[in-house]
Amino acid sequence: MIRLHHVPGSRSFRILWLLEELGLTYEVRNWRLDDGSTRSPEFLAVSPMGRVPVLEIDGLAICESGAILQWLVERHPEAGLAPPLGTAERARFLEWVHFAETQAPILEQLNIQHIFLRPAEARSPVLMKLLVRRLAVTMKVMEQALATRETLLDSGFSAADVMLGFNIPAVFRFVRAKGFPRLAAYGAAMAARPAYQRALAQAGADTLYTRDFYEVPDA
Ligand SMILES: N[C@@H](CCC(=O)N[C@@H](CS)C(=O)NCC(=O)O)C(=O)O
Repeated sequence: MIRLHHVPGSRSFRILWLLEELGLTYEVRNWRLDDGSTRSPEFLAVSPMGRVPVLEIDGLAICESGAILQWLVERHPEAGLAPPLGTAERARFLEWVHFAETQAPILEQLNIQHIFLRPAEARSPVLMKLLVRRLAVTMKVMEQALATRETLLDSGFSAADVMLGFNIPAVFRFVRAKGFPRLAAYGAAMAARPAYQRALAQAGADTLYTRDFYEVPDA
């Protein structure tokens, strides 16, 4: 039995997408972040931090999208979604997997600033500008990496692309695509993958973003 605890539009999409890439059978338990249910004893029993994703598998409950992803690809080496252990390419793979969680918290902070913080006066345009600059740095690193290839690794599509491919639509909500043509093309190519599309079809609508682009307001 594999059960994914999922919130539409959240990092748990990475795992939904990966499960589809791996062709595994699973069930999805949907949660919401705005109704207090992820603070319920039932949810905290599988996710002590109250966060998604959580994957229940073979009597285990695993948290942290990167850890779940690494665990799944190690369990399914036949899928070829990660380079062999101990190789230089494996080091690059691990770098990208963890880099995704350098980039995602910047997006999270921007979401808080632009969408969640109330009243509006609590928002800080200075902090927003700093976060946009830090996000752009992470995007530049990816743009450079994609200069000579279409995936993050020389060896082709891997689960690292799942970690970061999830982030890409959101980065362009805060940083204009101009200047990042390869990253934009990469995001589109990842979203066009059949497994991504299958995951999207059952993920539930992402209701977080109501604008295409979030401009930093004047101070
Ligand atoms: N590093 C964790 C972050 C998990 C995380 O923060 N998930 C968000 C959704 S994208 C969440 O559950 N937030 C709920 C909360 O902060 O209460 C991962 O990659 O799984």
